[in-house]
Amino acid sequence: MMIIRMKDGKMFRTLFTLVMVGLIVGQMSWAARHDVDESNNPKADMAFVDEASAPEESLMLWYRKPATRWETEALPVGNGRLAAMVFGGVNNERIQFNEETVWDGVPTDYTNPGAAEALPEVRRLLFEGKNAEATRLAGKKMMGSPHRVKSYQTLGDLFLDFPDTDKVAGYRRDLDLTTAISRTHYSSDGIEYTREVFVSSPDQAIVIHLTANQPGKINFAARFSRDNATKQSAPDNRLILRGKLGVDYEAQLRPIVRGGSVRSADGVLTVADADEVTLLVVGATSYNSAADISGDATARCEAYLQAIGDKSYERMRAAHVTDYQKLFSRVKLDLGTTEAVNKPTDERLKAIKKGKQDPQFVVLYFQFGRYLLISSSRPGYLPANLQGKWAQQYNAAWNSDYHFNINFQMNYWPAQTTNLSECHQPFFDYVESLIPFGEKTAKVHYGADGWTLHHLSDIFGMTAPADGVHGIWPMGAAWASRGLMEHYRFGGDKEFLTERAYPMMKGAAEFMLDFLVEAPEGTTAAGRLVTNPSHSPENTFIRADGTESEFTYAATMDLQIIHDLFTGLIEANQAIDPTGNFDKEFREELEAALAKLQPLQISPETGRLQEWIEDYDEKDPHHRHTSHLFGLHPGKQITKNATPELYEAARKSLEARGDFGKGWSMAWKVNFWARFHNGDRAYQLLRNLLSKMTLTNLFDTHPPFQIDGNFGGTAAIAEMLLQSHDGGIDLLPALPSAWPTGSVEGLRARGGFEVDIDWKDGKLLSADITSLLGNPLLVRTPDGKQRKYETTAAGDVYTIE
Ligand code: FUC
Repeated sequence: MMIIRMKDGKMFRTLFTLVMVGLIVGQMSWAARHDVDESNNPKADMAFVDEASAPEESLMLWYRKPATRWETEALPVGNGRLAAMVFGGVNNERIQFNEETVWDGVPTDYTNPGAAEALPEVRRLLFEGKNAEATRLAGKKMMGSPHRVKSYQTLGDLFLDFPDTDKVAGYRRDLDLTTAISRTHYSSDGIEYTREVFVSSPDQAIVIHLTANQPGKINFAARFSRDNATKQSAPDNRLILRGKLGVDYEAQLRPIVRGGSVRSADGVLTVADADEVTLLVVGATSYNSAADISGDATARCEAYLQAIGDKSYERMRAAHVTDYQKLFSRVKLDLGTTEAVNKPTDERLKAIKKGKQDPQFVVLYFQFGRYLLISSSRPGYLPANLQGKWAQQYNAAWNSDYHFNINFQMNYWPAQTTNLSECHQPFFDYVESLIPFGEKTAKVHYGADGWTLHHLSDIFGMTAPADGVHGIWPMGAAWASRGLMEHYRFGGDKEFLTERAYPMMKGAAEFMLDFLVEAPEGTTAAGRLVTNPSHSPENTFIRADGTESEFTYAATMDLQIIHDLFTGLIEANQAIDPTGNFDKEFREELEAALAKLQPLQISPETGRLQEWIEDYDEKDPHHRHTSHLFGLHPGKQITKNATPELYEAARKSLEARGDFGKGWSMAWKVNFWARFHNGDRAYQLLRNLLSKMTLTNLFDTHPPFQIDGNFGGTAAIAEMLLQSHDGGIDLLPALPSAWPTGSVEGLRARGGFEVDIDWKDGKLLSADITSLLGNPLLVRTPDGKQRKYETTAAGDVYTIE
C-alpha cells in the first residue's frame, strides 16, 4: 500500500489492484440513423463482450493518481468534432471539453487591396539584394488586413463535486486505446466506484457514466463553468451553458439517473443516492461555414439530445466501441515487450528518460497517435488543428490554428500509411473550402490566377499573409495539394482524383505559374524561373555583409514544393488518361516550367544542400525548421536511387541541424533518418522525442502541447518499417537494432497495398502483401534484393520470404 499526502493534507491510499468490471451489453441497431454499414462487422448482431473488461495492458495509458494538470496529465477523448480532457479526480472531477467551431472571430475578408501593386518593387529589391528595404516595403504593403487570426477556444468545463473522502484505495485512471474509453476506478469505504468517459461519434455526445458496486451510492453536484457564458438549468433537469463570441456557442448536459433523486436548479445538477448515472454532454455553435455563422446552436444541441432519445448507456457504449474499432483495429504492431509493460505510463516514461529500453512503449506511442487522429479528425468535420481539438484556453498558443508551413500537413502524415484514410478527409474538405478565399488572395496580393494560401489559416477564410513578413509565404496551397495526390496514390480513387484532387492541384499550380518569375541577369538564378518573394520558413540567414534577413527569392523549399506539385499533377494527368490527351496543353506548360525551374544547389563550401539561393549561413544552425529537406520527406524529389548527390548533401544538412528540436521538429527528423535508411539514428531521435518532448499523458510538447509531434512521430515509426515513395515497396528500410524481433500488420503502401511484416533477429522473416487494386508490385527487401510482379490480382496476397 502506498500513501500519498495531498496538498490539502488529505491522504490517498493507492493499492494497485486491477478490478475488472465485466460488461455484457447488447448491440442494438443504431445504423439506420447514422448510415453505417454493420454487415461487415462480426460483432454487430451478437452479444457484445467488451474488451475493456479484460484490458490489454499494453494498449492502455494508466496512472495511479488523478490528473492535476490539463496539459501534461489529463487524458484526451474525442470524436473528431467534440473533444474532452478527463482528470479522474476523486472528490472533484473536471472534464474540460471542446467543440471544433468554438473560435473567436467572424467571417472576414483578410485581403489587402493594393498589395499586388507593391509586388514588382519588392521583387526588384530582393533581386538586387536590398533585403532590408524589401522587408520594410512588404511589411507595410503586402500583409493581410487584418493580418492576425483569433483563437480556437474551450467550450467549457464540467465539474462534478463528490462528497469529500480521504479514504481511497485501488485508485487507477486509464485510457484504453482499444476502446477509446477513459476510466477512473477506486474504492472508498468498501464501495467500488467506476467512471467511464468516451466521446461517441455515432451519438455525437460526450458520455459520462458513473457506477458503484452497491446501490444508492452515487452522490454529486454537477455544474458547467466558462468565462462570459450563462449557466442555467432547464426542464428535464438539463444544464445549459450559453454564450457568444462571433459564433453563438452552447453546451447542454442531460442526466439519466437510475435510483435516488435528481434535481437541477440555477445551473447546478444534484444527484443523491443514485444507483447509476449517465451524463450526456452535447455542444454546438452557430457556425455553418467560413462565410456564414447564422446557425442555431440551441437547436443543434437539442437535436443531438433528441436523436439519442432513450438509448441505454450500454447501447451507446457498444455503438461507440464498434465505430472506433472499425478504424483503430486495422493496424497491429509488436516490437517485443519487457517487464516495463506492467508499469503505469508515467513510470515507464520516467524510466525511458533514464535510458531504459521499453520497445512496447513505442507501440503505445504509435497507437496513441492513431487514436488521436481518429479522435480529432472524422469525415464531415474540421481537420485536426495545432492541438487536435483539445484546448482549454481562450487564447491558445498560436491560436491553436492551422499552420501550413509544416504543422498542419504533419498532422496528416500518418493518415495513409497507418490505414486511416477516412481520417484524411477533413483535411481535403477544409483545404477545398479555402479555395474561394485563396483565389481572392491570389488576385489581390499577386495579380495571379489560381489560388494560394499563406502560412496559417483559421475557420473564417484566412489565406492572406499573416503575423509578420515571414507570413509572406504563398506556398501553403501547393504543399497542401500533395496530400490530395497521396490519397490517390495510396487508395487509387480515380473519381476523387479527377473530380477533386486534379482541379484543386491545378488551381494551386495556376497560381504558381503566374507567381514564378524569370530571375534577371546578374542574379545567381539568371534566366531561371524562381519564386520571389520567398522564405525558408521562419529561418534567418546571414548575408555576406553580416546583415540578417529572412526575406529572399527562390528559397530551396519553394523549388521543391513546386517540383512536387508539378510532377504530381503530371502524374495525375497521366493516371486520368494514359493516352496523354487529357489537359495536354496545361501538362506541357508544367513540363516547360519544370525544365526552367531553378535547380537545387549543393554548397561548394560545406557539401550541404543549400537552404537558400545563395550559400548563406543560418543565424541558428540548429533551427527547428529543416525546410530545405522537404524534397527528401515528405517529398520524393531526393532519393538514393534518383538523386544520389542531393541525397548525400541532404544528409550533411541534416547532420548539421543536430538531433534535437521542438517536438514536431524532432518528429520530422525521425522521418528524415528513416528515409536515409538509418534505423539506429532514427531510433535515437525517436528516443529523444519520447524522453524530451513527450508529456506524461503522451501529448507532444513544443512546448507547450502541440499535437503535430505526436502525428509526425507516429508517421515516422511507420516510415521506419515500410516505405513506398521511391517506385516500389521497401520492407523494413530503417529497422533499428533495438527492435530485433517483431511484426506489424495492416500498414498501407502507395499503389494500393496492405502490408504485414514479420521479422526476427534483425532479419525479415516474411511479408504478406495484399493487393487492393491489382497494380504492379515491386518489393525491395533489406538484403538489397527485389521482387517484381508485372501484374497483381486485387484481393490476392503476395508473400515475400
Ligand atoms: C511554426 C513553427 C513554430 C510553431 C508554430 C505553430 O511556425 O515554427 O515552432 O510550431 O508553427
